[in-house]
Order: sequence, then structure tokens, then C-alpha cells
Amino acid sequence: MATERTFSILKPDATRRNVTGAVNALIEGAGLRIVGQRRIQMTKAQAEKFYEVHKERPFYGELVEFMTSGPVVVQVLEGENAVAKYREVMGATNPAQAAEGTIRKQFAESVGENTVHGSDSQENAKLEIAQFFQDSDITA
Ligand code: RTP
Ligand code: MG
Repeated sequence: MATERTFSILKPDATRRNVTGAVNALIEGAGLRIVGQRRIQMTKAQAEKFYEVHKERPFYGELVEFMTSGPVVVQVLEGENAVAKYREVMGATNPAQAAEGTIRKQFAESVGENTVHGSDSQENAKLEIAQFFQDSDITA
């Protein structure tokens, strides 16, 4: 198995409820290392670009509004099969369908305000990391 990196966002509902440390404990508990981390206020332009693939979806406007409604924590996670492993730790997009022990089961409030983002492929992980991190801000 290969060590890889994935991109994570702790969304505004996580910072609003002050649970970023609790979410990080689940991430680290799963064996993923937080090798890059920054708390930022996303601009509308950044959120629009990040979610461009969903531009035609009915929830796009709401999603951009939510992602800019408060600070987020952007992260680079590293570990064995990090992309798939983090998706597992996150749980289903809709928290009502998320498995026990997952971040979304424990913390997410709705399908829109679902606490975390994680890349869905290695290719997207590279693109997403590059959107928010310089190489010098990531250190294993
Ligand atoms: P993410 O990209 O945030 O890691 O989540 P995901 O892959 O599980 O879900 P995706 O289908 O990529 O959707 C991106 C984000 O859009 C919001 N969403 N809202 N209101 C809705 O029906 C709806 N559907 C999706 C969620 O915040 C989701 O995480
Ligand atoms: Mg997605």
C-alpha cells in the first residue's frame, strides 16, 4: 500500500461549534497525519472555484454561501491510502446515512452542513492541495 495525501476541509459548521479539535482526534485516531493545516476565511471566488464541478447543481449557490459563512480549516492529510481512508472516516455525505463512528455521524447537522470535505480521488487531491497550499507549508 502506498502512502498518499488527501485534501480536507473542516467546514464552517465545525468552526462555529468549536469542534475542530474533536474532528482532528478522529482523523488522527484513524492513522492519518495532519501534515499541513491553516485556518482561513474562504473568499467567494475561492469557494466558487473549489466547487466548480457542482456549478450546475441546484445546491451550488447555497454551498458557496455556506462555505464562506465562517472560517474553515484547510488540511493536508497523509497516510496509507489516505484518499479512501479519509472518505471512510468522514462517512456518507448525508449524515442520516453515515455509519457509526464516522465524523459526519457524530458531528454533521445536514447534507449541506456536513462538517468535512475530503478529496474523492488522488488526482483531485493533488489539484485541491495545490489550490490552498504551497509545498513549503506541508511538512511530514
Ligand atoms: P465533499 O465534496 O464536501 O467532500 O462531500 P461529498 O463528496 O461527500 O459530496 P459531493 O457530492 O461532492 O457534494 C459536495 C458538497 O455539496 C453539499 N451538498 N449539498 N443540499 C444538497 O442536496 C447537497 N448535496 C451535496 C454537501 O456539503 C457536500 O459535501
Ligand atoms: Mg465531493
